[in-house]
Amino acid sequence: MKRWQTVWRIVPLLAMMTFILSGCGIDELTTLNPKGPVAEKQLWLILISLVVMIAVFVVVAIIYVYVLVRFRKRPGQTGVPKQVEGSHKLEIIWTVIPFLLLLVIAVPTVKYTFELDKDYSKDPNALQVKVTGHQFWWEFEYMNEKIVTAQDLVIPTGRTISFHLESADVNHSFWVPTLGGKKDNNPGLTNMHYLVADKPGVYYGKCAELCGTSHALMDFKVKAVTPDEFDRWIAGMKSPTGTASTSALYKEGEEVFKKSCIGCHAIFDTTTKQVVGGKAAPSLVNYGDRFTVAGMLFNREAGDLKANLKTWLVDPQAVKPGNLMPNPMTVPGSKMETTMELTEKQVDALVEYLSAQKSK
Ligand code: HEC
Ligand SMILES: [Cu+2]
Repeated sequence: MKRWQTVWRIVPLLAMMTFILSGCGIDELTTLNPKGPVAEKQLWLILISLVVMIAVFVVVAIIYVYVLVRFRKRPGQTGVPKQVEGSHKLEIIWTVIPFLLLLVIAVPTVKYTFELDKDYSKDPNALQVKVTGHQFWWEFEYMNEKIVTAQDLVIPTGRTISFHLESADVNHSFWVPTLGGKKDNNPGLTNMHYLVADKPGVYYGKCAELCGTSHALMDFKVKAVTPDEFDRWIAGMKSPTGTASTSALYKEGEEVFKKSCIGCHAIFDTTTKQVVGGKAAPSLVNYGDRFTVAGMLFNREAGDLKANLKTWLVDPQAVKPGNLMPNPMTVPGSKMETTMELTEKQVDALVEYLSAQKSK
C-alpha cells in the first residue's frame, strides 16, 4: 500500500474524533468558560499544566525524530557504530529542566489547592447553604435565613457562597462546571466547599457521582441574581403569600394536596400562615416562582410551568426513572405503583394550585 493511502485512512477517524470531542463544548457544562473566580483559578491551573506538557512533548518529539534521521543506518555501513557513554552536561540538563518545569506547575497548584479548600463556614459575609443530595434531587437550606428550597439554587452575585455538603442516602457529588470544581456529598459527613458567581445568569449543575438509575438526570440550576434581587427573593420565601385564588379548581387542588401530597412535600398554608408538611421530598413553597420542574424541565415561557407540572404529575417515572415519588395516577406498565389513584381533573387542580404558589 502506498504511503498516502495510509494517511487517507486516518482522516475519517480524525474527523470523527473532532465531532466527538466538540460534543464536550456545551456552553453550560464546560470548565473552559469560567463565570467566577474559583473556576477562573482552576482553568488557569489546567492551562499552565497543558502548556508545559505540550512544550515537553514537542521538544521530545523533535529530538526523537532528529535522532532517528541523523543516526540511521546508511547504505554500505557495516559494523557497530561508535558507542558513547555518560555525558555530565546532558545529564545535568535533563535533570534540571524537568525540575524547573515541575516547579512551574507545583507552585501555583499547591498555592491554589489550599486557597480553594478554604472553609468559609465562620465568615459572616459568606452565605451559608446546606446542600443535601437525595436520590435524585437536591435540597438547599439557607442556614441563617431558615429557608428551604430544592433543585433551583438562588444566589447573590459577588458574594462567597459557603456550601455544607451532606447526603440523605448514598454518595452524590455537587458540580457546577462554570463556577468551579466538584465536591462529594457523603452520608454522615459535612464537606465544605465554596463558589462565587461574578455575573447574573443561570448556571447548570449536575450530580457527578453515580448514585442510581436517574443519576444522569439529577440536575440542578444555579440562578445568580444581583444582591438586591436576592434580598427580595429571600423576603418572598420568608413570607410566602401564595396567590390564594378563589377558583374552584384551585380549592380542589389545595384539598387534594393536603390529602395526598403533604406527607412528603412542604407547602405554605395560607390559613395558618405557616410552612407545613413533610421533609422527605422537595419543598414546594413558592413553587410558582421556580424556573425548573424537578431541576430539569425549564419554565422559560408563560405556560411552561403548568405544562411541565402536568408532565411530571401524570408520570413522574417517565421524567426521572426510579425516582421515589409514587405515581399520582395509574400509569399502565409503570414499575412505581400509585398510592393515590387521582383523576386527571384532580391532577389539573394540583397544577392550578401549585403554579399559583408565588411570593408576589
Ligand atoms: C412518598 C412521598 C411523596 C408523595 C406522597 C408525593 N411526592 Fe412529589 N416528590 C417526591 C419525591 C421524592 C420527589 C423528588 C423526585 C426527584 O426529583 O427525584 C418529588 C417531586 C415532586 C415534584 C417536583 C419537585 C421539584 O422540585 O421540582 C412535584 C411538583 C411533586 N413531587 C408534586 C407532588 C404532588 C402534587 C403530590 C400529591 C399528589 C406528590 N408530589 C406526592 C415524593 C413524594
Ligand atoms: Cu446523585
